[in-house]
Amino acid sequence: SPQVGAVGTGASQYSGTVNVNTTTSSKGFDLVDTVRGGSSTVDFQHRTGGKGVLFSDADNVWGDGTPGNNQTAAVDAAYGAAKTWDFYKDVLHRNGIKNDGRAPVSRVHYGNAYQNAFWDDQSFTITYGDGANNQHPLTQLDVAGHEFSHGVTSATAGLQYSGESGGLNEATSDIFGTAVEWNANNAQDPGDYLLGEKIDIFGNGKPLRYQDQPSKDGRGSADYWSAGVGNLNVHYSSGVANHFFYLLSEGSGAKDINGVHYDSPTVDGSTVTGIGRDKAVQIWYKALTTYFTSTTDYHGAREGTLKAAADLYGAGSAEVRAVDAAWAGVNVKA
Ligand code: ASN
Ligand code: ZN
Repeated sequence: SPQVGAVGTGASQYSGTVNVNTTTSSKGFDLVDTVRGGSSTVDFQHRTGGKGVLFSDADNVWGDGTPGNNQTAAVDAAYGAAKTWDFYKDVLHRNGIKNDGRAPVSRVHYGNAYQNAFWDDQSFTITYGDGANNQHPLTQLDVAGHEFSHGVTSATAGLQYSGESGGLNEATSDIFGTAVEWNANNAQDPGDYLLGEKIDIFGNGKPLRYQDQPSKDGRGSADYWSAGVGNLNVHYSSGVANHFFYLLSEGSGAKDINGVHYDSPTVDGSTVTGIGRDKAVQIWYKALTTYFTSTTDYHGAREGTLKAAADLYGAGSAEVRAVDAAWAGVNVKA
């Protein structure tokens, strides 16, 4: 019989009960989303090589919301791929990673207690470990958006993954990961300026990263640009651009949003007035896809985002002035 699209229901670990698009098969249903480029989700069965096994299910009811059920991580990953696809299509008018309609494969249960997730250009895949004790899979929505966005950066600016361009590459993934979470508007995983806050990856309740004041991670993320910031690990030099993005969206100073407290002091005590995350996202995307190159550094990112803001909102607009003020707030100046 012909394979046709169906809609299953899944109990995720981080996003509550969600719909998952599936395709009928000899086994009942396969976890393949024909509406979004054939996006599929495979079980890596705790291996670190091979291609994995496509998830299938007899009744189209998936997972139970706990990591003890093998399908639960697949539900989160499939939901993350779908919501990220929709964000790029609806908000940024981009048809997949390469803007060609092709979807990546999501791979879950990679390795044993593997505490990371990653994008791979060659195989066009997003891969998720199960975290400590195989209980904290890295499949939260913002992490899905982060990894997918590495593919987008690779297909556009191609920011080199070292030095300041590496920090910009990492921040781009955090910025769009956060934007995916806001755009999904899921009551169980409301929008915030934290990355991976529901995973408890370190076992101390802290998120992976904070955009309002990156140094809150206590791991060495930079809040402000300084000479030598490019010598940091790219996940820490990203702090400068993450902080820029928060300042541009929300402005400087303390503020509570959806019950989360944010700080965000500027380097010199200056005040930044935010322009809202929707405009900040559009400016970053326009800069990434129009002005950033493989070697763009923080100085170049300032210039690229100023041009992008002028293109979108006009030379001398309030948005252009906010971009300038937000970069000054993180010590990136003309
Ligand atoms: N989870 C990490 C990231 O996407 C993996 C890495 O270090 N490349 O940045
Ligand atoms: Zn990354």
